[in-house]
Amino acid sequence: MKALTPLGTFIDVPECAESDTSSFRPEDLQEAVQFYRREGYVVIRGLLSPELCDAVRNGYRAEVLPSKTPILRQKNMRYERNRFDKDGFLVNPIFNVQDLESRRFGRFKNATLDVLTHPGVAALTAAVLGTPRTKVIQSMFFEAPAGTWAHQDSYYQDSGAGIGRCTAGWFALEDIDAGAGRFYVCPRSHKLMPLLRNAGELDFATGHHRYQHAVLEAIKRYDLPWHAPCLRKGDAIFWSSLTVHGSLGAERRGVSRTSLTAHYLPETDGMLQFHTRIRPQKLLPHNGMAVARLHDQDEWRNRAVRRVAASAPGTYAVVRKTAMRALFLAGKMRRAPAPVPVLPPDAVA
Ligand SMILES: O=C(O)CCC(=O)C(=O)O
Ligand SMILES: [Fe+2]
Repeated sequence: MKALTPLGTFIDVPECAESDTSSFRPEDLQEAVQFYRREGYVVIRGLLSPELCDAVRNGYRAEVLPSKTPILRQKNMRYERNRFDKDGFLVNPIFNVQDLESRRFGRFKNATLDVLTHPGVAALTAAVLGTPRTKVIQSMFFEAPAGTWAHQDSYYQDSGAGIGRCTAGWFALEDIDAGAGRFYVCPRSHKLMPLLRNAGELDFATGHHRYQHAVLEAIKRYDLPWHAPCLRKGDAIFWSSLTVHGSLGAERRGVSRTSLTAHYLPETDGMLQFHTRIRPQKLLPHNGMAVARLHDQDEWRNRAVRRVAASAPGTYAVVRKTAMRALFLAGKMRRAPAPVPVLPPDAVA
């Protein structure tokens, strides 16, 4: 089908896997890595079993769907209750599933962690980053189409040991309809365009809208291609923190895009946030892989923050914004801060 891009142009979105050729099986690791380094992304078919995908969805239905507990959300970093569209799909994606309170959301969280730390995922993320072991630094759960703006993940988070030493995965938990707001990448954008830095005019605190515009301008200027691959239940796509990507808007009613995404670093690298600071992260293992917990709701202190944030969302938003501005201001005032180098894509290994 044809789908509208954020530039107002139309692209072909393949309906089914058969019409989409460049994908790999989990056992074709070396070929997959070569493709990833060249194209900035790779699609892996049949990475997760249908049972594992169902375990996440069943956990969601049993624990999250009926819950009134405020949960941290990806779009605005606020603690909010669930919101649903006319079709009953969750419209406020969950941020950092690993931080959910085990007592309330244990099944959903465990199944999600089983996906994010799956041995096939561990092998693929380690291979593309050229490192023995990786860790999860962030995750999200989506159901309704999100229409996420085009971006490079590096702007939000990357590795403190070198920009580009970060990879991400999008895991399809159902067959994703061509009209359900497909995830897209701009192939080879990790090489075709420069990194847009989270600084100056484009900084997150005061220039996020300018950044969103600047990415679209770069897509036009460098004439970047678009690719919104078909992903069936259990398939995954991985991409570099330098690869431009986002998701399309809904083109059909009544279809969802139930999925998880996660971001990975080499296990020993620090997380670089907003190209500005190394953010210390508490790590807890799952299936032998380290998983960062930034707002762990199993800790009473973080539950207290959640209660305050959810009861006074306006005040919380102002405090967050002020803290963010102070962070960037402090960065500007520091004398000659040494920027983390951008690694050429082939030097990531
Ligand atoms: O699927 C989406 O809408 C966006 C996901 C994304 O950008 C990410 O996980 O980095
Ligand atoms: Fe992203």
